[in-house]
Amino acid sequence: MRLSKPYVSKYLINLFIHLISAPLVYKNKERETSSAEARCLDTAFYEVMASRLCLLLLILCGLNVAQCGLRVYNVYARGIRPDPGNNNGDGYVRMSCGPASTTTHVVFNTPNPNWYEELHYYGASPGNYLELRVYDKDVIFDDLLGVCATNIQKGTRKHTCRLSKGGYIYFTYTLS
Ligand SMILES: [Ca+2]
Ligand SMILES: [Ca+2]
Repeated sequence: MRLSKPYVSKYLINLFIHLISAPLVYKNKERETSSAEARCLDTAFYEVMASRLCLLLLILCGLNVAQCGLRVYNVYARGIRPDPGNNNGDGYVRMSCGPASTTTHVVFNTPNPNWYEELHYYGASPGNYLELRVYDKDVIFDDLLGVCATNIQKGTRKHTCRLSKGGYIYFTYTLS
């Protein structure tokens, strides 16, 4: 089930208006009726509310399915060169896509770090810009070793980039 976001937003707004206005309609009718009729109206009111809440949940489920899920994983680098004459870097990666971002832990003293952290972004769309920035951790200023970026597409794809300071970064992403 796929629904366009403007359609879903408009439908949800209308649904909320109905949910809010329903009690007022029934309460106004209650004033004009006897207590027995009022009890019937109360029962009808709760039935209507329950059915509308079920419908609201179904719409929210549909909205969730309509969004794409991005997962970036299996991130590692080989042969990073953090400093002249020093091939053992202390690498970490900042991954970002739209408002989602995460920073991996630092893998100390190796030119071939592996990172287990993943980036997840449930509002992703094909064509979104995904960027991975590789750094070498230092005492004062960390070195930027290179940037790897791509416009994501549907499916699972492996990606490799040559880093500007030397070495390569590898990662896999899945956009569902
Ligand atoms: Ca450095
Ligand atoms: Ca370092």
